[in-house]
Amino acid sequence: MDGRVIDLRSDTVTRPSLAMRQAMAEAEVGDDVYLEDPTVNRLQSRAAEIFGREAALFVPSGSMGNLTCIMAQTTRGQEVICEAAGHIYNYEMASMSALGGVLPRVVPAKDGILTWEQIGPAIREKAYHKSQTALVALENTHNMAGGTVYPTPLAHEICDRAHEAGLRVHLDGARIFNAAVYLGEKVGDMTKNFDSVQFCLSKGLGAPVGSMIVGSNEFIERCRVIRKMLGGGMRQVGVLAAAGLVALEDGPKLLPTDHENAQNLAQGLAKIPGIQIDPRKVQTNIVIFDVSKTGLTAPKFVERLHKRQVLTGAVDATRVRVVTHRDVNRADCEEAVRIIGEVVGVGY
Ligand code: TLP
Repeated sequence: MDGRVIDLRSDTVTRPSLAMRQAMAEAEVGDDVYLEDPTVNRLQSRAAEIFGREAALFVPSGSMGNLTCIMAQTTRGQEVICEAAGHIYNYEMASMSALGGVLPRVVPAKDGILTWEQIGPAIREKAYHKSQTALVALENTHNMAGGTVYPTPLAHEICDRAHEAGLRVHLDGARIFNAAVYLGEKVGDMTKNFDSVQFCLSKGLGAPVGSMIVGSNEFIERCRVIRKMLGGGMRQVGVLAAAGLVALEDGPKLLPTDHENAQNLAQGLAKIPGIQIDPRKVQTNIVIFDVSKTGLTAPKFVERLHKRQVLTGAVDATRVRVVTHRDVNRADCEEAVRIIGEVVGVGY
């Protein structure tokens, strides 16, 4: 491919901004396995402060962050309740089972948003021949449900009820700042009752690499050991933390634009015959639409768009995902809709 590519595959594809590159070049560094990288330490303190927690830990990826939190809160042979279309169950290489020795117990939920009424019955009764439920894991925003957001009172209720039942609750908050923008709330208030939170610097916030775990001092110390065991102890990683700090401070301010662009894309797509999408359901920066009535399978649709320099992703045989981010603007989104219209043959 040559010429301008409109990359809507994910918000993971952003390139570091000039401010990030400058911060990376100038970063003060040290060996983080000795806790001596001042930039990592600053990033961790700042993340803890923003989330109102005692401590935070920089990890290489969201997947490692989730796995670390799961392993820190379970023992082998236990179960983790999670949503059926959730990331930890579908896109993390079965790591909780392969490496953590725990079993996911999946519960399907409308729009990916679990309620206590759905979670409660999935808890194992206390019987010596049954695996025991240890953890509930929620995802906010929910990626494969199209960036849907948990109402905060619901998240609080799930945490409270789970705690009453003796369970812990983890939040895969890869895109929690998108949820915060949608709700007009603060991430600290939204997540305060979770035992562990993982959020990504490298999604909508635009950093090239990295995620954070936040929690209590004691929890983060356990996570530090597990991170090392997983091979995630890093050395002069302040060069990456420096970009992460810029992402944490500046990234959230850019998210409202991503959400407006996603809404614009959804409305444009809804006008194309054969494409099924309800723009009213698009809350954040992820748009998932059905192409079955265009006569194309989702992989074929994606392939045709690829030839026209528009990159999208097939979710399954009939659904396609597009994600807005800092490196696509309104004109790119409008151009993408125009090209999609042509590709499905309506001469848009
Ligand atoms: N999601 C990626 C793909 O893996 C699907 C994407 O392009 O959206 N939790 C959630 C909710 C995520 O969406 C992702 C990445 C992760 C965790 C994992 O983060 P990384 O890729 O840093 O391991």
